[in-house]
Amino acid sequence: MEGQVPIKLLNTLSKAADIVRGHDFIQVYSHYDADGVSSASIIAKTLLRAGKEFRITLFTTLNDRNMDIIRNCGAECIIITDLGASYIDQLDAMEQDIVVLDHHTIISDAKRICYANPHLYGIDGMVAGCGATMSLLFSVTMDEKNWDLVQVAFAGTAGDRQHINGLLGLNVYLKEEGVKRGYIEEFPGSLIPSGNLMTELFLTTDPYIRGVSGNTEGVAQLLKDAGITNDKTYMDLTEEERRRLSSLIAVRLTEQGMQLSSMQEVARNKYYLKGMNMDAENLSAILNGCGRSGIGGMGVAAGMGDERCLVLGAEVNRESAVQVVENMVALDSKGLNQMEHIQWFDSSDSGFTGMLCGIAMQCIGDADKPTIGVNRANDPANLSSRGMWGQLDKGVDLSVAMREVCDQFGGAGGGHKIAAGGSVPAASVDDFLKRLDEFIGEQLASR
Ligand SMILES: [Mn+2]
Repeated sequence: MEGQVPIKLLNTLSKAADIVRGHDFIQVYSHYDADGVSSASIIAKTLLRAGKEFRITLFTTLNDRNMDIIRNCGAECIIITDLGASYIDQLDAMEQDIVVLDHHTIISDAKRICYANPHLYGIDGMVAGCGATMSLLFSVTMDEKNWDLVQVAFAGTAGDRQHINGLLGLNVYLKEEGVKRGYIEEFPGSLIPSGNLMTELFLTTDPYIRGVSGNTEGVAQLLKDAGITNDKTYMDLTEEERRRLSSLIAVRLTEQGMQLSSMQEVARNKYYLKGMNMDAENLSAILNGCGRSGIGGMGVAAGMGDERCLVLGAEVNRESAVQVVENMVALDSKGLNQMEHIQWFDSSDSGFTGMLCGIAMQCIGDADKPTIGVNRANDPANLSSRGMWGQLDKGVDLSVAMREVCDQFGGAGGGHKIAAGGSVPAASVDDFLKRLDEFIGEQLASR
């Protein structure tokens, strides 16, 4: 790893490895999303191979309540992955041996505990190294035989969308080693989904193709137009068939208003996990589905390579994919409600507001207006917002907008410039939307 990984990180990792080797039992905490579950799986496999006993707990977020759980867990050695950056000072003040492998925005460095985070070495943890990247680097520091787990690390990278516009930083190093050691194969991306075309085109929401996604007859017609029989998988297609099918899809996407930049993101490179018969995004979806369905343990087992959990996890994921595409078809037929500077939809009858919001923004929305998803199933109502890079260039900052406007209605909001969430009392949603519309207008005008 010398020369490829910052010296300071190498030192932290080898100190962390020494500390973990000195314990028989380790308590592991991680995040419940794809990156967090990947990280937990990598650490679990590493500890298992090192003959350690361990227990894993997944958190939806790290907050004061969960910090109390960590403080009182009774273990002498604790590993925290894909979480921890925001509580590093409190963790540093604890008495246990603690290893934190995170990539979120740093507040400060640790003085006593072992803290690895790309931001500490001038590497952007938002795009160039995720929780699973740091976990894998720790794992191979424990034992170089653990390089096979680079496959699981790539599910984490895909989960945090760090591969969308090409790999960067530490992820490039992982890919090079993964390819060299025969665990990963890089493929150019495509607008065509991988796997059986009848099934996958029906389920696709990345991209959502109007009249094809969620529409069996539409899928059959598209394949017929491309001169492809119904039984084919992506891998079966000739170069000529691939070109025909992807041009037809591109025409559809253009007609429904999708931007070229969004299509390029869809056609990102894929990372095939050799011997697993899937790519990194497929594994990521399985782990994410388990984590978010409250069966994170099954997700961790799947990440550790348990065949049965992989199959069950894929089923769970498929069920939610069917629901998402059905919800998306319903939303598309209703259309987005247009205001002057924003567009919005109500998805109170669906648990996928955030996902629908992202798909709608990229695939069917007006590319100039941020998209807001409203879920009034509970009080306070849940809100999601998604923008486009082009909107950010014009002055839109959803992190600020959601924080300030939610706050005006007695709610709370925040996140990233391009994607933020929040909540406000259900009764004030209509006024909230009006105020948010004005607020985005003010952001655009101040540029
Ligand atoms: Mn992460």
